[in-house]
Amino acid sequence: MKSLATTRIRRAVSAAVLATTAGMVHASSMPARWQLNMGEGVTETARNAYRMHMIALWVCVVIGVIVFGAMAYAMFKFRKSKGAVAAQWSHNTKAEVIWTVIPILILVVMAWPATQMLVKQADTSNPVLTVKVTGYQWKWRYEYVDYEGKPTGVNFVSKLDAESDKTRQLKSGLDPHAVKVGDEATYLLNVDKPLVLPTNAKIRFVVTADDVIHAWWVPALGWKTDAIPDIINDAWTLIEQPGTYRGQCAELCGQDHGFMPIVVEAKPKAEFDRWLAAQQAAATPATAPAAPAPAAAPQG
Ligand SMILES: [Cu+2]
Repeated sequence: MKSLATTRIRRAVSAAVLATTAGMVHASSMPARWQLNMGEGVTETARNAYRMHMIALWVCVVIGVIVFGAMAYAMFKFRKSKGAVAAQWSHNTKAEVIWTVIPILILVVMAWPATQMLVKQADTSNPVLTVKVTGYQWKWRYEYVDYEGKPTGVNFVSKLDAESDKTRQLKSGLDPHAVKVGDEATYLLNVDKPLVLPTNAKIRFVVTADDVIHAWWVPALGWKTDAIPDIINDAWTLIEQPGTYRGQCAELCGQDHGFMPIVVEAKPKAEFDRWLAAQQAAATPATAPAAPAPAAAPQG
């Protein structure tokens, strides 16, 4: 009987562990329902941000426990009903030095690794691929400026997918609840043409906008960059795992701000190379027939 109970407990524990790890994997790329913490992401930058966030969180927890614990203890132990009498002094240099120096030390200890990570994050040198991202009301343009040192000529606009767009237009009608959403999981999150990127390659982004300020944000990559007209911001990423990573415009940019999602599809290098070649092949026939035009010489 005892062994049966043990087996049951063991099963329950392993099920719980499985559920948690599955949740963690899921949380790294897509937010889960009731997810409270930020995701760990799929890049070193994202993991660094996550680590710093956790360090700061635990420092806050320890400070919170000490400060509120001391307050609660003092309030309970030295209460008026027990005959406690307040001390009358108003300054204590030693106490003031201590409560100034300790926070400074904590801040320096936290700032040191954070600064190192920020410096790393700002280094956009030597990319394999450069992508120019331009925000418009309410879509994104992606230009594959150069790949492995060569210009690619690939350039397209990515906007909300037709199905989501149609559903949301219907929903803006008289009875929004009567309109059925096709796929709940991707409603308003899919785009017509995703940004396809290679994994395990340093990718530099140059981000700008053509009308108002937008912000390009894919949480799994670990950063968010403003897209500002007349200004170029740059950022970089190195995606470690193939997959689909979703994001949004993160700057209130007008009435359809909520309808300009981002979809990144990360593929292994060979697959990305094939995709890029196909895009280039699709783009060239349009320019080829234009070549013979100058043959028609002007007739005098
Ligand atoms: Cu926007």
